[in-house]
Amino acid sequence: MRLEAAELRILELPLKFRFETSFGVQTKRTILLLRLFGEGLEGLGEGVMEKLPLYREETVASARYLLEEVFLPEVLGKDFPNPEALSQALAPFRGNPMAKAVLEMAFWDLFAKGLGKPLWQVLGGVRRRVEVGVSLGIQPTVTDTLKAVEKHLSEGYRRIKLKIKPGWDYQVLKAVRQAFPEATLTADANSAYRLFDFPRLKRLDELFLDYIEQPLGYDDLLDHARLQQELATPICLDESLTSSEKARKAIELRAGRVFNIKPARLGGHGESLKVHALAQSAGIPLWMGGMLEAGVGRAHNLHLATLPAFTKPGDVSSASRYWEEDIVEEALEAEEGLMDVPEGPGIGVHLKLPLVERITLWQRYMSAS
Ligand code: OSB
Ligand code: MG
Repeated sequence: MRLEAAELRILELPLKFRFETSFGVQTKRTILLLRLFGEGLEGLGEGVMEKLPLYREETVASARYLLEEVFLPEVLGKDFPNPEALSQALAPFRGNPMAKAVLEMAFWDLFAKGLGKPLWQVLGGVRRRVEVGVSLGIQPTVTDTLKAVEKHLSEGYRRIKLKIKPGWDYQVLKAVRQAFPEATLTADANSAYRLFDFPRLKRLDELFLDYIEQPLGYDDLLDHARLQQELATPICLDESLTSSEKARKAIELRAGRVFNIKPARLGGHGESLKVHALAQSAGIPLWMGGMLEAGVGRAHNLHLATLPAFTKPGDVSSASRYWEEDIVEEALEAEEGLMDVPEGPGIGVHLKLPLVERITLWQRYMSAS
């Protein structure tokens, strides 16, 4: 596949809800969108980095700089036989997996379209619909939380994840557990605790959570391994898993019994496939994470979630929860806790260009010279 041109945009899309986590509050997304052109086809990629480095270190500005000044000039005008070859071209540049993923995932879309196949088939998926849950931000009160949980359970979501932080953990989770004894419940701390918070975390064992997501440092494995030894509740790693090398070390250290996969955090689909293989042989269940994606990122996540080791419900909930209007034509909606993977070649979704134009803050078109 020869890469002929690229269009990079920054979009701004307001969220329908205020999303509060231990690291801050989000009310809108600032979205890096890449359209990659080659052989008469178009591949799409969506960045998940935010304006500020609050989840991981990358930002919209750092990714835009690398894509514009380094990665796209490196690949435009060249011919890559497969996504692995494109990744090799980016490999000399260290880190920055989210910036690389925008390009790598757009290339997978283009590559699958070149083969005339849906992306899930090219990735090795084994199902056409995936099980989903929701991630609920920190609510103003316990009562609000109970209402939100009840609403999403009644909509059929298969798992409820609550964001927690020190001071907003045991009490709210206990209230939810008492009200919904049978629900599959999890908690996500987004790195808000330290190892010395152990007594606080140990109390959560009595609530039968399916797992606790990323309680400790955003780059840590060792302390998670120490904590896991003392907790009955499985630990799920999110922030700390940024590559297959980190996954290999996490498995060796026993730093978590469950992994959250976000292809954008890992550098793209290729690296996600490597983590999938490692997890599969280690018997570690996977689930698909979310970063409040618009339609392009959400579609990519759905395709990857069809792989066999994704055995737990993911964070890929209905697009209509997040947006008044999504940037793609296809409605990505859950029904009874299941979401269909879009059909057609590649990721199977199409941009609503007039809407994209309206919400574009910045754009640049680049062609192979
Ligand atoms: O930790 O999983 C996370 C959103 C932004 C940053 C980090 C996380 C999240 C979510 C949202 O939990 C999941 C979603 O609904 O997309
Ligand atoms: Mg998380």
